Amino acid sequence: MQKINKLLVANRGEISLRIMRTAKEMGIRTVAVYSEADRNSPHVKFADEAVCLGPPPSNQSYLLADKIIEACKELGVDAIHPGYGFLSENAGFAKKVTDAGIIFVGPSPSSIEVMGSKLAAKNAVAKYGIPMVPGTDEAITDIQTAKIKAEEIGYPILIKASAGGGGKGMRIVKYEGEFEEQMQRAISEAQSAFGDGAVFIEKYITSPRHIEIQVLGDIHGNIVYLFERECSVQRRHQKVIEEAPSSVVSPAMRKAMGEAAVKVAKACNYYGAGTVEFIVDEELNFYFLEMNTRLQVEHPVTEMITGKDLVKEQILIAEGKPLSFAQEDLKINGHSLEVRVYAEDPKNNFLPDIGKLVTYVRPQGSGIRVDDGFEEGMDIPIYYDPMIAKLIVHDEDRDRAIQKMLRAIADYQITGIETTLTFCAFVLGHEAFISGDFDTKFVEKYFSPEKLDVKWEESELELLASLAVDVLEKKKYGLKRVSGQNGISNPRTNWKNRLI
Ligand code: MV4
Repeated sequence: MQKINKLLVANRGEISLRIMRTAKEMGIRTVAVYSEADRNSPHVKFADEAVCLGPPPSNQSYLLADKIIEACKELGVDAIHPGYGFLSENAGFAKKVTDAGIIFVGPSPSSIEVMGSKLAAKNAVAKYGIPMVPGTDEAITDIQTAKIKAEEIGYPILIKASAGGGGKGMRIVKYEGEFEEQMQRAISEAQSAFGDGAVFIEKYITSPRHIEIQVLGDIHGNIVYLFERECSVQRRHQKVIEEAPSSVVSPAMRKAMGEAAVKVAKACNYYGAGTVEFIVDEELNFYFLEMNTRLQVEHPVTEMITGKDLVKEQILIAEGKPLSFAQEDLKINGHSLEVRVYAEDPKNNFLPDIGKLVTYVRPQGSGIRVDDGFEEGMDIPIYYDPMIAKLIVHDEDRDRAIQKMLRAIADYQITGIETTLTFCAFVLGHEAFISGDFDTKFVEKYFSPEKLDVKWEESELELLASLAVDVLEKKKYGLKRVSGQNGISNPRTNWKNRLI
């Protein structure tokens, strides 16, 4: 048990701020790190102290493990929170931090290491009876043996890199004829991306939903689940919208997935906050894929429905305290949605659109949370992830949360750069999203840049928000919802419809 008095956040932007806010509430002093590109960032101003790590590229700044640890020693820091990305899932970093006598706010180096390898993770959980996609449990070394296995599993199959993440090194094989070629590609992609060419095969689930379970574990062996997040709406493995709870998960399924997630965490003696990722097929069978050993970008939706501050829990766990609540104490309250606001142009193939935030006015009101790391007048640096903000809403139920999100998007004023807000409004207004009948192919199936050709002037966004009311009413009265030919409900037509 060791009280944390001073915390260094080894990150930048919105997540650095978000972590420091909680630290401040807990009476913990904060230290920010920054690169030369982030000198004037809000996270630097917010912190009690700040340390410049070096030039903008992350390998000369935010990834400098030794320099960060040195800064901790100089400033008398007791603990490091790594945030997400950068050094957050680097077992070597976690070990160095601990070896230097500094608390790492996160799981043990060995948990990070096991879960960093998909094959090691599968083997670790094998004896716990966790549902897994049929496939091989070790790296493929011989093409002939692999082909026999693929025949047993049945095509289509998916080749995955053991060290992979975010879809890198994944290859679909539709029939035996293309097995060898795809295998060679996957191996060389994995080798160059991760320095590890180990690949394995799985049955390919064609249009899965992506549902993940938040877990928290303490160092005394208590582990609880904080329900699911639905993250199926994604574009090229980049999540677009996340929500909690998922509209397809029943109480029984939630319990089964939650208990499976706890077993996964137990299998690697997990402590801290973690996320167990599942894919769910059309029959609602769920399969364990991997575990993320960090605080995730989309953690706020879980906070909104559970009332728990996940960063506060991470810090208490890191101090050695036992969890202050049990599974039975956790309840789902209402519904939460998050949209990620990227500085990308959805009309131009989502090309990063960096520049100056000429106007930047956040939406406000009850049940609205904006986690961001920029202010009006600032330049968005080109060196890092183009996510500029997360817009999170909470309301009584899903329909109301959608309405609230559309209103919040309409009230969000950003000029100077293109953002993905219009794209998010397109998704939220789409009947497949509203009905809950969607999977990871949503964007592929329904989106093309022309769909944004309706003019997203302010007035129309307001109408779009009122359209959500429309959606509610039509559901209630069993009327069929009318959409424009482009899939976005045309605010004007719908407005008329509403009057009929
Ligand atoms: C799969 C799959 C279908 N079948 N595994 C993509 C990233 C990695 N975390 C796992 N991924 C997938 N694994 C089998 N056996 C489909 C995906 C997948 C996916 C998963 C979650 C969220 C979005 C996705 C988008 C495309 C593919």
